[in-house]
Amino acid sequence: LQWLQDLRVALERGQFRLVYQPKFMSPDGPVIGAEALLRWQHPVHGMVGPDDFIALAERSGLIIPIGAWVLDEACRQMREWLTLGYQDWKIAVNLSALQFNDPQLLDVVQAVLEKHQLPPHCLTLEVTESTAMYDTASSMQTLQKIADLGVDISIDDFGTGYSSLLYLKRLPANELKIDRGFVRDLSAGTEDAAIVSAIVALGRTLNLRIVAEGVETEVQQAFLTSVGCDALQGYLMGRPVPPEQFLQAIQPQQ
Ligand code: G
Ligand code: G
Ligand code: MN
Ligand code: NA
Repeated sequence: LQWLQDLRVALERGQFRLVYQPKFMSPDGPVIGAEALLRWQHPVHGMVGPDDFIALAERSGLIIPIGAWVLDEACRQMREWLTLGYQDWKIAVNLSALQFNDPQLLDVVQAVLEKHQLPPHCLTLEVTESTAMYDTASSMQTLQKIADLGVDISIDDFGTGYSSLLYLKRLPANELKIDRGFVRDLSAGTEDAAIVSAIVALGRTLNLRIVAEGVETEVQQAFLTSVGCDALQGYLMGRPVPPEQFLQAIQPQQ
């Protein structure tokens, strides 16, 4: 209960932060953007990760205003990078199921793009497979309208949900992120290798950009590149960092 109380004041007191993890075009390619990841600078418990409070934020409905803050802050940061000349980057924001089912989401997205004068193609919304498959006609329509604006839709944690392929086909998605559970023990000849290859082939057929997440080793990187992943994200290439460290962190190591 204390946590819920704390969560309520966290927004007013400005205790949320975003860290940014780069996505790279593979192999060794340029940065194509970043994923914004939420952190809570708790006055007593220090830095708290989303796994420890997103569920509570969802149950209490606080994820709606928190999610709106995340969108606003991520777009503000993207505007800054755009002004510095990073025209081709996209900023990716994670969306929770509750936000996805919020009829206001379209307005919120439109307003934030306008506020920061951000071209829609600079924003990617990541929805998990289970979130995206949670079918209500209206949330599907909302997603379609957001996609029609020119905002990218990414299917996060792909392979962990229970999606029907028919449903996947109908989703207005541009990107598919292979869940890091398939990447963790990845090397040629393994069961995970077969699964990853199949996901890449599926993504190709559906015209989706394919991103692998959780890339931690050169072996994983080499395999993912060899089967044709379009982009890579993971500790090997870049950890999530605060915005003031981001441009420095993506410099190639000498
Ligand atoms: O950031 P971390 O590295 O710990 O993320 C843990 C989980 O929290 C991931 O599943 C990620 O998608 C989710 N997450 C991170 N930031 C946000 C956010 O701003 N909103 C929502 N809904 N989920 C987030
Ligand atoms: O579910 P989502 O993809 O949004 O989750 C992103 C989460 O993955 C964040 O918690 C982020 O910190 C974490 N992450 C990013 N790169 C790596 C990695 O290379 N290895 C591991 N184990 N986690 C990672
Ligand atoms: Mn994500
Ligand atoms: Na993921």
